[in-house]
Amino acid sequence: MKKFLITTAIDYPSGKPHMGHAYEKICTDVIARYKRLSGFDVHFSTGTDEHGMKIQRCAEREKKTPKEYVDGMVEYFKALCDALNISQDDFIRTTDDKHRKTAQGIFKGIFDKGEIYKGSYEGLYCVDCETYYTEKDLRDGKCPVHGTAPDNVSEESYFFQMGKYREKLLEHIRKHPDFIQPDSKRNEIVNRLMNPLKDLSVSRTSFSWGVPVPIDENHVQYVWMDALINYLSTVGWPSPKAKEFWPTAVHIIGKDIVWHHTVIWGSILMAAGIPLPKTVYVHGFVNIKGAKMSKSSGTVVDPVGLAEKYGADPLRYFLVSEIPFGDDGDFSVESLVTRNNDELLNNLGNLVNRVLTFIYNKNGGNVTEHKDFDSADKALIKSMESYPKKVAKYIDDFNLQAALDGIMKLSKEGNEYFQQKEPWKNDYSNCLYIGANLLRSLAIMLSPFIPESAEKIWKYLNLPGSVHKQKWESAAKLDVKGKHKINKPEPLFTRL
Ligand code: ME8
Repeated sequence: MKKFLITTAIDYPSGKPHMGHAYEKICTDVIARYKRLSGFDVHFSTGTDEHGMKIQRCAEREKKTPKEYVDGMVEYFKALCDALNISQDDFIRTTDDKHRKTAQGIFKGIFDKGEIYKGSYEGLYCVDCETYYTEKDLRDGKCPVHGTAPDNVSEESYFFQMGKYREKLLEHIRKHPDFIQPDSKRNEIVNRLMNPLKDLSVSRTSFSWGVPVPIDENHVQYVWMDALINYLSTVGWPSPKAKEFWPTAVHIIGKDIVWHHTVIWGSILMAAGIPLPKTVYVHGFVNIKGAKMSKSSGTVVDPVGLAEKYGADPLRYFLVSEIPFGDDGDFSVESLVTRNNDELLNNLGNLVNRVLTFIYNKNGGNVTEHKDFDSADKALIKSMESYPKKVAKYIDDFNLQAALDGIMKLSKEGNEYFQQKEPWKNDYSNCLYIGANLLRSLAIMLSPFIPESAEKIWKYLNLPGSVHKQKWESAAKLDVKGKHKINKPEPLFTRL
């Protein structure tokens, strides 16, 4: 079976999960679910990035050991996955034993190749980013991401000879246009790589909360030299299984950590003699009223609370349809409610309800047998047959918004067809037969986006098994036969 590895970033459990975390997990989940339906053996990982100075400080503030602190916090991130119906195959924590072994193995492998040397580090460090900056990177002397003054640090450190990979990275990017997407992000990295690349400090001595450096117990691995390796440990690197999955890897990450995932990660892998991931796909930020979410301005929205209040599917639907994948977008409860009412309820919910209720009430719950198709029947069948391929292409190109929009257009076509056929006045055989088949097709294509509602449609249709175990291409088929008995339908969505 063809393999497919897809990963989200691993989140800092230094606070509760926010909308950005939810957004990344939902979009990645859509792709993972779609790939499973398309016949791939999928490994989908998400998790938490639990080491480093930032976490150690959070634990100290709460008078806990770092491990007690992260053990408590990680539950919020697991609860987020549950609340949003994320279908991860692994929730990886950087405090897992299996991860520590892989992270140390990679460090040691690179050290043994002579790519790591001991030196001393002096410079500026933003603890919130866990990232070193030069004066030039700062904005008014402050971290460009957090707007806080970086720490001046000076300590003995191991260095990885990242500098020598500049040209190799540029060559890799040039030869593999799929490596960094979208194009704008690739161009940004290529531009930054026009400047000399410095070696990277990959160990710390000023705190102890980290993976011990395998060749020197006084040091812990730099948190990015630890966290990035989660993508290998999640598949059990260096096992044979991991080697099958690895070359297919797609990393879904936000726009603030592109450098880490392309330049730092790319050069570490090159030094270790491991192929680079196939794609790093960069999404934008979820903002609140055009501005960055922040605790101080009180604009941090709790995604678990939202999913509980409005339902996971309306939230998933809203985020994917509202924000072009790759760009920034805005979250607001008002827009979520509007999309739920206008699109899920009035378009999809209406179609499901009218087709199924008609079958249930007017035809004893049995799907009708079709007669000769007229031109309206033929037009809708043609759409049903062509949409799965079209939508698949959008998802393969990471255009999740266009994919979902396409499926909803097909639903709208279904409503127009029903309206035009007036089954309450005319012979309804073809209308109900095609209607039931259209719902089946929509359920399959919608299952990656709104998994709970898609499964409900499947159950109302009384089809065998689960919608999540179907084949994507079968959405193009008319598999519901005449006389098939459906279950009593219930409204799919509620007006918010
Ligand atoms: O960066 N909108 O963790 P993190 C959309 N531990 N995405 C957002 C966002 C927003 N407002 N804010 C953050 C880290 N993200 C590291 C990653 S991976 C080896 C280590 C995204 O908790 C962010 O871009 O700060 C990242 O992809 C993910 O959420 C985790 O962010």
